[in-house]
Amino acid sequence: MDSLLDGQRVLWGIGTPRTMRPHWALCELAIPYETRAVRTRSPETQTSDFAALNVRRKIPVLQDGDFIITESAAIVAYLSDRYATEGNALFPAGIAERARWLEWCFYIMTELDAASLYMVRRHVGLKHIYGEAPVAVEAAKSYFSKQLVTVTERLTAGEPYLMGEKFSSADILLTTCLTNAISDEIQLPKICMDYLALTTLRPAYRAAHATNHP
Ligand SMILES: N[C@@H](CCC(=O)N[C@@H](CS)C(=O)NCC(=O)O)C(=O)O
Repeated sequence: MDSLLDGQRVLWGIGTPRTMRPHWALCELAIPYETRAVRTRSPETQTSDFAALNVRRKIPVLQDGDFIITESAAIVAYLSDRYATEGNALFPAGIAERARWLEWCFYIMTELDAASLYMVRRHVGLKHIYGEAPVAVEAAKSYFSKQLVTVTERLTAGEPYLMGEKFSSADILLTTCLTNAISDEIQLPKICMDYLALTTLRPAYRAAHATNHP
């Protein structure tokens, strides 16, 4: 593994929906960075160098100078807070708008990502570790679809993004959950497919995707 480089912006991790999020945010914000193409559960994540970055040995990890941060949703929020210029911020100003954005982020990360998609991941892709659990997998998939009603209701309001006219990091989180759901063969409502057609057309999505899935 490459040694840690002081004073540089380095994103560790490729190949998963969760690593896609910070790559996408960096591209939206036009921030230069280096990628360390470390994959999940690879030998690189088991080194002491990597444990110094994230003791949980998970990707993604952002190293920004001497500041190190994990958790994909926190990384994208940090990047916007630190580097957004007028017009490209990934979350809104204003207390109520900020609270609404946080509400979306927590809902997506808990109900859709952790409680549904990661459950499927554990008992399908990682069944050699967590065991086969077809009932839990089906229940997690139907829980995902049930929870998604919040999104379909919001998108039928006629605005393109979760926060309205303005794209935000909540759209990065949602888009990556929806593409993950498609890979898991979860049927999505048409309005979510239309939303995906819009968000995945963004040049920053395309650029990040090329880095995340080389
Ligand atoms: N909640 C974390 C999840 C990070 C995570 O679970 N990453 C996976 C790859 S998608 C990983 O590195 N897993 C390795 C492991 O569980 O040991 C985030 O959103 O960043």
